[in-house]
Order: sequence, then C-alpha cells, then structure tokens
Amino acid sequence: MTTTGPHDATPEPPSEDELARARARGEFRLLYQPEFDVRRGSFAGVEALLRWRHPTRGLLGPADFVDRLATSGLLVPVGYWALAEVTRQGARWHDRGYRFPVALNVAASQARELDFVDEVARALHASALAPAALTLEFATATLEGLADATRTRLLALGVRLGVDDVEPGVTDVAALADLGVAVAKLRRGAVDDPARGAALTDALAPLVARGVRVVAAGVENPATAQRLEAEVGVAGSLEGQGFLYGGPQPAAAIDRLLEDFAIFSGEPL
Ligand code: G
Ligand code: MN
Repeated sequence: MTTTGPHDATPEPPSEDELARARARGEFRLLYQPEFDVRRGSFAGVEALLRWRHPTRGLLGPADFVDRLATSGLLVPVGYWALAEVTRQGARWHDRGYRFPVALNVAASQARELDFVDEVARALHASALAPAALTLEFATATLEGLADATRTRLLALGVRLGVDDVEPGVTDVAALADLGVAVAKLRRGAVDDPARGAALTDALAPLVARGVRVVAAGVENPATAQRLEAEVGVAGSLEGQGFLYGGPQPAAAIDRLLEDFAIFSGEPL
C-alpha cells in the first residue's frame, strides 16, 4: 500500500463541459456566512459565498473550480447569477424586517465588464433591495485598479464598496478610504499573527476615523474576539466573521439563526 492513493491526489479541475452542465442544471448555489458585532455579540450581516453542489463530489468551494470557470468564460455569467440571487435573498430578509447588509465577492474580470454597473443596477431594481444593503467586496488590487468611472457610478447607485484582504499595518487604508470604501475586511489570520507589529488600533485608525466598517475574517475562538475588542478603538464599529460565529450556511439556516437568538441590532439602513 502506498501513501499516495487516489484520495491524496488533488482532483482534476472540472472540464468546461462539466461547468456548463452545472450551470444549466442549477448546481451553483450561495451559502451565507454571518458577520457579528464583536462587542455586542449580535448579528450584523452576511457574506454570500459561492459553492458548487457537485453531483458526485459533494459541495465544492471556489478553490476547486473558479480558475476553470474563469478560463471557460463562465465566471462573469455565474457572477451575474450570484448578483441576482444575493439581492433577491437580501430583499427577502429585508421584507421580513431583518435589515442587515449582504455582501458579494466580485472578481476583477467581472468588475471590468462594460455592463457591470448596469447589471448591479438591474439586480437592485429587480429585487427592490435598498442599494445601501448591498456590499460589493473586491480584492484591494481590484478596487485600486477599477476605472474611476465604474467606481463613481457604483457609489452613485448607493451600494457599498468593500475590500476583502486588508493587512493591518501594510495595506494603505487611508487610500482605500479615499476611494470610498465603506467596509474593510481584515484577512483571515491577521488578528492572530504574532508578527503583527503595530497595534491594530493604530493600523486601523484611519478607517475607524472615517466611519469605515471593520470586519475581521477568520475569527475562530473567543480569544481572538477578545483581542479584537481590546485592540480596536472603541469609537468604530467592529465586526467578526468566522467559525466562532458560524460557517457558511444555507439561507434557511440564517433564518433560524435570526429567529433563535441574534436579532440584528445594527443601524437600520
Ligand atoms: O480566504 P477567504 O476569507 O476568502 O476564505 C473564505 C472561506 O474560508 C469560506 O469559504 C469558508 O469556508 C472559510 N472560512 C470561513 N470562516 C473561517 C474561519 O473562521 N476559519 C477558517 N480557517 N476558514 C474559514
Ligand atoms: Mn469576501
């Protein structure tokens, strides 16, 4: 018996045909990961995360298929499906009085599409979701590279711009604030990183001062949440996302979460 059996091998990336079939059969779906107010311990919003319910391999994450989706030309149409889906689901929550923000990740290639802003406007209109309830999350480099006209039109629509991969002490957060970013997500692990020199308080001060919502990703245990609470100035909002609060889950599970414990207690939109 060898140690490198089929189960150890990285699975083959899916073929273009498989992905086209998956799309036609509606095998893509969104899961929603809760974001919590760290201090109040209350529900603050969700981030939509793309999954593929593969007929034989189970639920796959983007790492397993997103590259091939991109090279197959399907990343943009699947992204527009996700945009329609997240705004529809967000509007359902809002209609029931749960007026929290929903976030969607947007790939660089999608943000460069000529009709991107029109598609965002169309999804908002079709769903009747309040624009301020939609956060579009970009990688920092994507947002910095976004055409000014695109960024300005998105801001004019009233959606919130978010960045996904803020590295405290490294990322130029003041520049991000200048670009109109409303939500800054600290990359997973940033809070636990022992090599992190400056206190989070200093690194994040320019964001907090400008009312940017700070969300720490990858909060897995109470110690991390406590460190966050202690190190980020009391002035700003501070949110956490991670297994401490809940993993990515179907919308129905978020419904139960809302009903069972954590009534949204943020600012109404
Ligand atoms: O790197 P990024 O934040 O994009 O990764 C998102 C993925 O990380 C999600 O799809 C989810 O499965 C996973 N994830 C969510 N919360 C946590 C967490 O607290 N810890 C770890 N290790 N992974 C998480
Ligand atoms: Mn994200």
